[in-house]
Amino acid sequence: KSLAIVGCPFSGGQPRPGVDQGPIHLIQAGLPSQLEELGWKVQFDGHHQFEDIAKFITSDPDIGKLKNPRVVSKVCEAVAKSVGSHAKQGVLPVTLGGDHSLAMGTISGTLEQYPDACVVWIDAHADINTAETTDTGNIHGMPVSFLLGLGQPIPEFAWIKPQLKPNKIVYIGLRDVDAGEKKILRENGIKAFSMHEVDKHGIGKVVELALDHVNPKRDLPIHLSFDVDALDPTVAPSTGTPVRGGLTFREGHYICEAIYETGCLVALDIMEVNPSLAKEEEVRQTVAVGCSLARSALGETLL
Ligand code: DIR
Ligand code: MN
Ligand code: MN
Ligand code: MN
Repeated sequence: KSLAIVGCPFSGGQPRPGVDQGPIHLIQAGLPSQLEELGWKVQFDGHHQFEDIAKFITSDPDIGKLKNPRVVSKVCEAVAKSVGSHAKQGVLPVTLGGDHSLAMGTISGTLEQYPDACVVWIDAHADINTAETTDTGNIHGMPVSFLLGLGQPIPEFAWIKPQLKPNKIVYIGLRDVDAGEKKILRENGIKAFSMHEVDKHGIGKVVELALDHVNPKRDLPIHLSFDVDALDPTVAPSTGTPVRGGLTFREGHYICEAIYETGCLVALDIMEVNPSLAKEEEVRQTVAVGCSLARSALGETLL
């Protein structure tokens, strides 16, 4: 079994500097050797050099409300190629963000190789605003809508094939969803387990119900996209948009362990670790939890 770490030092999908340093910290914390210890052959050939892309885009004015649209689009297109080519070679891509706009790239790459894949999206946010509904214009709040092909088409993002179907994505951990996003979720019948459902049923049941929805026979490839802000800010404090009332340490890891146990995982994203937003010890804690989520999703067990 072989995996490739796709380091994505990118912050253009949101305004807070520092999230581009997330992947560097995760690597420096020893993630590659930790995954090797789990029995994986680990490829890591350095972080992506997105500066080369940004250099060619000398000016990137807003498109409607969207901020940095051309840079975000080009970076995600490059990530899609990288993830897609690893997947094609039977190597499991582990993408380290960077902000969550990158998931336009990672999931596009996964679907290129596995058209029947389902997506499990762990987040405090639904990241499903369209160019019409977004309040902030931050594209990290929008990747799911691009993947689904919602909203008015934007020529700069035309490379994205809207191949994801609304019944192929499920959310866990939501608690900060914009009014326009709630409407989109409802109108498209998209299944979401908010923190309310986690409280009500417990995480074991929620993961089972979530997988029953997107992967009833547990035979489809799974792309797990994990935004660390799904975790409670006491667990992952150093992230751009923390929201109280989140997943506990164990709930977050349980999700990863349960998905590993299906044997269906084909791609993993660890997103939104921002090492510049908290005190040293909280940064260390957040980076460590990013590493341990990845280990749990890739086979680490407690016994
Ligand atoms: C908000 C926040 N819904 C937005 N989204 C965040 O900007 O669209 N996503 N923080 O991760
Ligand atoms: Mn590579
Ligand atoms: Mn997110
Ligand atoms: Mn989030």
